This record gives sequence, C-alpha cells and structure tokens, in this order.
Amino acid sequence: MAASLRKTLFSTLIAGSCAAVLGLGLLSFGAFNSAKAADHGDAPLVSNDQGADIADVYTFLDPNDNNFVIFIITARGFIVPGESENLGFFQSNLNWRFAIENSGDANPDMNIEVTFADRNDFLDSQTSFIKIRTGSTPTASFTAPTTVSNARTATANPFVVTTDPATGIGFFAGMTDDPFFFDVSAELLFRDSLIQTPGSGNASVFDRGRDTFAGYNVMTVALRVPRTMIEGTAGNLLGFSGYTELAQRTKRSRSLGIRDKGRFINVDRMGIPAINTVFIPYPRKDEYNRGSTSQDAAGVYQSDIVASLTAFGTSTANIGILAGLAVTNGDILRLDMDVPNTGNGGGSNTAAAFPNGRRVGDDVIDTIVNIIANQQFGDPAPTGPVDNVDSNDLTFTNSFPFVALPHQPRANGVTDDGTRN
Ligand SMILES: [Ca+2]
Ligand SMILES: [Ca+2]
Ligand SMILES: [Ca+2]
Ligand SMILES: [Ca+2]
Repeated sequence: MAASLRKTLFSTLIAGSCAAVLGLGLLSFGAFNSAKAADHGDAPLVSNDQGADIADVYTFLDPNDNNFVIFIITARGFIVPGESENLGFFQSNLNWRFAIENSGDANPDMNIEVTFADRNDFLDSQTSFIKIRTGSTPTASFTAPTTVSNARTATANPFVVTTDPATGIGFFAGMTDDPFFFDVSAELLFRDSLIQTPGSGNASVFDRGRDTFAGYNVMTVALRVPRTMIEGTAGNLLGFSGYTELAQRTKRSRSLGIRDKGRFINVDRMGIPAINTVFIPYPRKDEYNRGSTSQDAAGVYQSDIVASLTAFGTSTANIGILAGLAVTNGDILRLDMDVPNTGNGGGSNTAAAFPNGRRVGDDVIDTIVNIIANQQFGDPAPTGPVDNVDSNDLTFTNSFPFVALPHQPRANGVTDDGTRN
C-alpha cells in the first residue's frame, strides 16, 4: 500500500492522532534490539515458553462475504513437520484471548476466549471451549474439535471447521503452515546498517531473499465472526489485539503434577507487527507483553519507541505514522469494515491491505521497513521488493481459515526440505 494512502488511512482510523502523536514512533530497528520476527520469540519469557509465544495476529474481512470478520492468532512457531505429533497440539492451561475494541479508544469491549481440553493421545482431537464476553459478561459459548496433526504421511489432515448455529461464529484450531514470511537475518543486518548510516542503510543485505519461516508450522486459532455481533459505537471501525494468558499461580508437585490457580495474566500480546520485537528495548520486552493497550495509549512505552526510531534516522512524519498505529490508541490492529476486501488467499486488493487490518498475504515487513527507512524503497511504498521475500512459501486457501495446510514430512524420494535458512 502506498505510504500516502497509509497516512490517509491512519488519520481516518486513529481518532485525534496526529498532533499529540508526532514524536512517538513505532518501528525502529536495530539499535538495541535483536528482533526476530513479527512476534516470534519477542521477549525472554515467551522465548522459553513456546506454547504461549504468539507468532502473529491477523484481522480482515472474509473476501467471500464481507459481512464476516476473520480473526487469527498463531503461536508456537517453528514446528518441524517430523515433530508435528509431539509438538502440534494445544496446551490445556493456556487462554487464547481475542480482544475486540469497537468504541474507538484503547480498551477492549468484547473478548472471545479459547481454551483446550488435554490431549488424551497422539492423533486424538482436542475439545476447544469458545467463550464470548461483552465487557465481563458472558454472552455465549460453544465447543468444537481441533484438527489433528500427523507426522506419518506426506498429506496433511484436512482442516476441520465448525460453525456454531447459535452465534454464526466459524471456528478453526490446529497446526498450519506459518503464514508469516520475511528474511529475519537480512532485516537484522539492514537495521544495523541504519544505525551506522541513519535514514539510509545498506539495502543490498536483502539480496539473499530467504524466508526464515518457510517449511515450518505453527499452531493457529481462527474465528469467523458476523460483523453485526462485533460492531460497536465506533461503527465501521474495529480494533483487534491477541493475547495468550496463563494462570497467576502454578503449583508443581510430584504426586499431582501441575495445578494452576488464580486468574489469567497475559504472558504475550500483539497488535501491530514488530512492535515488541523491533522497537521495545530488551530489558522491557517482558513488561510490554504483560502490559495493556491502555498503557500504550498513556505513553508508557512512548519514549522507548521514539528512541528506537530516532536511532534509525526515521523522519518525524514517519515517526508520527507509526505512533498513530501503535501508541495513540494502543498497540491494536485497526480495521475499517467499510473497505471491501476482495481476491484470493484471504484477499489481495490494495485498498484493504495492512495497515487496514492485516491479511495473511500482506507483506507487512516490507511496509514497516519502508516507513522506517523513509520510503527509500519507493513512495508509494513499496514499489518493488524490499526484503525479496514477498509471498508465503505455500499458497493460501480461498476459504476460512485461509492459511495453508501444514508442511508434512516429505514422501519417499523427495529430498528438498523446503526450509530457506
Ligand atoms: Ca511472541
Ligand atoms: Ca473500547
Ligand atoms: Ca509459510
Ligand atoms: Ca517482503
């Protein structure tokens, strides 16, 4: 999407952003951070708690029927196909929270929470428990099976999609291809070069064009929700951020195993791609994940983000754009539900591209890198490849949940493992 278009979009979506916001930035690369991805391994605690580590979040209109909104959270990145039975299931003590903001501020108004029963055996489906809350009031719930992972065949099990008859909500949970694509190593080098030469950098580091995520799987939970259920006082403007939550206290004993107690506390969160990975300094990354979007809007992380962007030589105008996205009204993906989404693989028309929500096929890192680097790759941006990884390694599907089936162990005689590191 063009930078100018983005600016227009931002000012439309983010109420009262500009004046107060200039001076914040969102995306800085490099100076202090070892950013890894959109949100894979974004902070020390979740890097060592992989089941709870959000990889990415997405929201967009269903291109097959724009009266439905798609929400996706992926977590636990980098599952090797051969380990998909050992690793490709849902832990039962984790709460996946889809936080929906529909009044135009930084505070979620509605939450859809998903938890899972224990898996009883390899190749067994798990029961998913889906609960909808408006404020703190439970308004609906239903259950659905997960899609089972298998590491024994070259063909993946087909996706199991459940539609709840009472609410009309569609649900999917299972292992999938990781829909994110991006050359992490090249981007790290580019940020280093921006620090050396602020505002310019060395774009030739992107020549290698390798997708760090190619060939790996991720755990995915996806919802297809009627627009009429989630529309609030902000009308056509919707916000979405994803959370993973664990109990406040965990007790381990030799006789009883693990027991959780207390309310859920968020251990990871995500809205706009790359905020915690790129712009928050390492010592505050865990704190950011425990934090809230209302804290973002109160400026708790503002000076850190601005410092990161300043070190990259990002212009004041572009710092303002990024601040409007992730600081002014919190680190929340914003979707204008009146902008039609059309095309294959979850949608591909330019008008509906990130940062108007985020579709699985949107090249978000190209967009963000180009804003940080002051449109050096083109304005409108990007006019050409930035990191030379410009699409997923697998073709996205044309119906819910739109992600691709998981990578499987290769059949006899197929030696290419598909990874691109
Ligand atoms: Ca994460
Ligand atoms: Ca709100
Ligand atoms: Ca992929
Ligand atoms: Ca790209």
